[in-house]
Amino acid sequence: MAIRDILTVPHPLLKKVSEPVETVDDELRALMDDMLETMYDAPGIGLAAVQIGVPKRVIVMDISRGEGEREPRYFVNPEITWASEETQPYEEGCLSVPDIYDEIERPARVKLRYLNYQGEPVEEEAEGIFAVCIQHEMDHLEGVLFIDHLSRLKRERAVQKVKKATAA
Ligand code: K1U
Ligand code: ZN
Repeated sequence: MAIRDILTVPHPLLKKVSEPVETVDDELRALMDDMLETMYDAPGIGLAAVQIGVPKRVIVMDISRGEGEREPRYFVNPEITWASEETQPYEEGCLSVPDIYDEIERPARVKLRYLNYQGEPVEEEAEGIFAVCIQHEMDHLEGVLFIDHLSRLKRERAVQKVKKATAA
């Protein structure tokens, strides 16, 4: 397992639509292991493969937030099959937009299907922080960042702030 570098805005790969995975094999599991280690190291509660420069439709997550046992989760080729009319606001952050936080309104509950770490199909419903995080990560697979849900002024200010902070 290895900790990989996390891309930050305005890296062009973060705007790319990620490609579906053909097969869940040992090579993909090694990628997911690296993603999880990178996410725990950051630290974060979710990570999309494109954030470490691999534009594949893969997400890892652990929303237990250090409380007790780790609960890693893996989502390959995830799809949202239903979203509630009801929405909920949440103060989001993003490892690719470090130190920027803002309130984003998203559907409160979603149903999703995906392949797990073993490549088995799973269908489940998400609510609370799970619903927030899976929608945030699935936006990454479409080349969308949480700041893209904000006004142009707020987005441009956020990108400038990250550029300044990450300049060598
Ligand atoms: O960049 C990412 O996609 C990860 C991001 C996920 C996320 C956070 C909040 C709302 C929606 C999606 C993060 O993990 S940012 C860091 C963070 O939220 C956190 C870090 C340590 C402990 C608790 C939370
Ligand atoms: Zn993010």
